[in-house]
Amino acid sequence: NGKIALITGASSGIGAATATRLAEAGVTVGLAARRTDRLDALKADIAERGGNALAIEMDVVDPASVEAGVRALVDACGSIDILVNNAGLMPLSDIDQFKTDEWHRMVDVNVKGLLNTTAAVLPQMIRQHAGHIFNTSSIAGRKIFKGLSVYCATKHAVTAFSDGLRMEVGQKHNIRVTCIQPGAVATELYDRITDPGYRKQMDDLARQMTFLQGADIAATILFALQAPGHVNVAELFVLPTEQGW
Ligand code: NJP
Repeated sequence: NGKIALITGASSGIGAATATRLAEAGVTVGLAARRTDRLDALKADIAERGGNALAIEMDVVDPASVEAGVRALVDACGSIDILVNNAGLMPLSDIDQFKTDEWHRMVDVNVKGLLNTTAAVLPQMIRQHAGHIFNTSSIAGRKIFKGLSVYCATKHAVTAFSDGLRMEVGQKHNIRVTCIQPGAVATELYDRITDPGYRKQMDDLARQMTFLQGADIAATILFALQAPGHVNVAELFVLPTEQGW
């Protein structure tokens, strides 16, 4: 459809699946993450299926890296119509373990990273008087889970910011904002849990129920994207059938 998207966290999981799905729908996808080997492989895979992709090395925590990546995409393609703010991490631990490095890392990537990319892309969308921003929050952006307190705090921040963003840029600048709130999705997110107890708990959960796949979330993103321009699918709350909530 000739649109241009920037997708953060495109090197795995939900981001990679979304890139593949959007490219199939004719969107040129800017693949942003730190692991460029993964991005190059995905770019080649998309090209093989007849799609267009660019690999963009980007650390969302570093504003200079984000600005350079956004500039590279605009220089190459002329616009950015879609921003998928998807990069994130979820190391689990109890608060009294004081894994403060992991707390800070979650705040840096899940919250500040999302603000960095939004600040870098929004002026372009405002100039275009059009755009669609997807922010990946979580079921943890609606309720609190034990062991996920800091993660929940970051995702509540994403949900809150998405509501504010929609209020401030929706009508004034013709920009749609969709907040994505997935339940359990089978991705590498769980591989980075360092606490053995929570790691086991998550492995047990994966045995008890069928998790969503990244492609399931990608399909709902495409649904919101393809809605007529006057329709803003404000939230995508998507759970495994067996998860309830
Ligand atoms: O996880 P994973 P998901 N700068 O680990 C990137 C949310 N979510 O797909 O830089 C730039 O496969 C990293 O890239 P790299 C979750 O909170 C998930 O599940 O190369 N990118 C990788 O591509 C997150 O917001 C579930 O290491 C950075 C990506 O982030 C989103 O879904 C449930 C980065 C992570 O991919 C995607 O996560 C839910 C940085 N500094 C919400 N740091 C679920 N899976 O169950 C990391 O409710 N990345």
